[in-house]
Amino acid sequence: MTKTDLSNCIRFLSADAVERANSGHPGMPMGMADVATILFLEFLKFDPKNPKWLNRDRFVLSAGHGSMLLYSLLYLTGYEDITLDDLKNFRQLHSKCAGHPEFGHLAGIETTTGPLGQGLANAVGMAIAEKILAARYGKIFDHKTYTIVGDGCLMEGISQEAISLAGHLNLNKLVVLWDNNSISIDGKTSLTTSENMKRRFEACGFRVLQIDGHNFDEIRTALKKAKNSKKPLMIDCKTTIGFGAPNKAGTEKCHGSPLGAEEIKKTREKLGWQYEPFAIPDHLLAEWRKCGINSKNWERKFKKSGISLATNPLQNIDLFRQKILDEKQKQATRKSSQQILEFLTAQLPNLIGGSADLTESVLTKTSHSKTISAQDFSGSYIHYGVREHAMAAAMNGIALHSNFIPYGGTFLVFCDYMKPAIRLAALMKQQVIYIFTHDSIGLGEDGPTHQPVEHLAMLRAIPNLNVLRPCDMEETLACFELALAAKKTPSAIVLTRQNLPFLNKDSQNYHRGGYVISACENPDVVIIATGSEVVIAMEAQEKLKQHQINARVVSMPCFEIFEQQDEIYKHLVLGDKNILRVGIEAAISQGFEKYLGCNGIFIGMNDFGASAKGEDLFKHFGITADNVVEKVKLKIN
Ligand SMILES: Cc1ncc(C[n+]2csc(CCOP(=O)(O)OP(=O)(O)O)c2C)c(N)n1
Ligand SMILES: [Mg+2]
Repeated sequence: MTKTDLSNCIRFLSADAVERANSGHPGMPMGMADVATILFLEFLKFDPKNPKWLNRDRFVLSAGHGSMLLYSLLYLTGYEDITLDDLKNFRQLHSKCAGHPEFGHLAGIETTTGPLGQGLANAVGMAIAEKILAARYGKIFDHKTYTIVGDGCLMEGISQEAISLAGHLNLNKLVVLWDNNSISIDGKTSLTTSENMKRRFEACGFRVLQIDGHNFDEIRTALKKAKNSKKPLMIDCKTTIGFGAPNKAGTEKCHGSPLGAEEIKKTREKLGWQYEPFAIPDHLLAEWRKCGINSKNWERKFKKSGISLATNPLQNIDLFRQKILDEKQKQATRKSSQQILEFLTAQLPNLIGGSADLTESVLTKTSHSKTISAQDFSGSYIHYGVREHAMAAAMNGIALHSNFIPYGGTFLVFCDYMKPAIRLAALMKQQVIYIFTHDSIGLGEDGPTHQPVEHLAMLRAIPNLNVLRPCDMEETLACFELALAAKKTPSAIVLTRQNLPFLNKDSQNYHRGGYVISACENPDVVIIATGSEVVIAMEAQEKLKQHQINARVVSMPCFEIFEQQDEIYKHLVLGDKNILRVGIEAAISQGFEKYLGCNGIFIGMNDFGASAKGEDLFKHFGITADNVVEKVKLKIN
């Protein structure tokens, strides 16, 4: 038995599963099979019997289209929740072996990958999390994070943000394995890129080794060097895509479609593989099943150490709320958020904060959150730099790693730069908290480049993301409580730059996502608003009274949570359908219309903002109580 026999197990499971599904990507698993075999058999620290072992090495397949590589490995190494039948059902409805690896489908899938480059940045987050645990609790936490990236991952912009951050933080336990096959979908990578990858990684602070990805000795020697590496390591593995396929290897033809019966037959001949599809001979399976290590010793040691990552419930939150109610502060909700974070970070060491170079504007740092640096990971605050996309993806990695809850801030308008990673947080059901300040034209003079208009709609369109937009400090606290309670849902907390008054409330049902903030018997109009526009709704209510029009005001800090309420409650809040409804939000109407019906009125934005004082802009765009009154009068009279 040779090492090639073992790596051929991966090659044929992958090629045959793609063939059977008549869809998928055989080339990448066939090309990286040799590297993966040495990594899993000789280096990766994992225990298939205890897949959630905290101190396991993390393995992230950033080139997620090569999913069959991962599924083959999980089966071969003996993870209990994957069977041959699962491999046979690759890409079928309800299969654990989805087209791309999906977190939660199988133990051993550390993160959902497929959108290229994300996995690499997730791995950076995991490596950061490992460093933080080691700094807090000592050597009991000591593991590596390996990630396989393709040419595509390294072309994506996020990869530059990620490796730059990894180098800066000197994540020396991160090992990036580059599947350097010089092929992507359109053909040879010489069509599209000419960069010197070695120098690129070195410039970011990596050590780079260059090997033949089909030479077992070279693979082994390189992985050994990772052991005590003082820098993050990139291993440039020169490989042949579709290795073994006589006509298609080395070409884009085997990237993303089945090899075909004829070519598979010839590949069997060429590699001397005489076994039927999905038949792994006992002696090879037995060798594979030897790999991994028993985690029991570590678990025993961990238990004895008395270390617990669990956090205590928040203390004194009611006192804190009472203080807010007593003080009735007029202030920007970003400022309220800062005070709340000050309160929370004092008690919750698992909160890992950060910002993409806007700390002083988004107010995410507190007196309890010490900055993390390459020299010192004992803190809990990451200056991510101007790298929003890698920030969001690294936050996913931090959340996936153990029990950390990452929160990170930037201006709402720049959530565009984070969206692919936000989407994956939602898809993976991760508890990640985004602090998005400067949430409307209210931010003023920075102008339309900085004024979000369509962003609330974009975020609300993402399934399983809670978008929370509080109207004052009391609601801001409620939004944080909701975010902390949402264990399987990321939360975007959307906050103002400008001051907002404290509002007296007729009910305190903000935890239900929407509630009657200012009641009225038999309303003629129900005005629904969020965030900074709730006060405008209240002013309009007063003014309408002078015209004998009764208005109820609903504050709707979170559509998604309101939607989860029962019909009776929703009806109590929104009233009968035939009552005129008015929506006020300094953003486009998309998504808001569902509360307004065909006949409703929307007061908001339908174009980009402008550079001027915030108050002037609200007047200019007609987001005022007077405009509400005028529009309502036109409808009602
Ligand atoms: C962000 C993103 N853009 C595009 C794709 C579609 N896509 C999947 S694989 C791939 C080519 C990747 O090339 P490489 O990483 O070299 O993979 P290989 O062909 O070597 O397997 C592309 C464009 C994707 N999955 N993610
Ligand atoms: Mg490639």
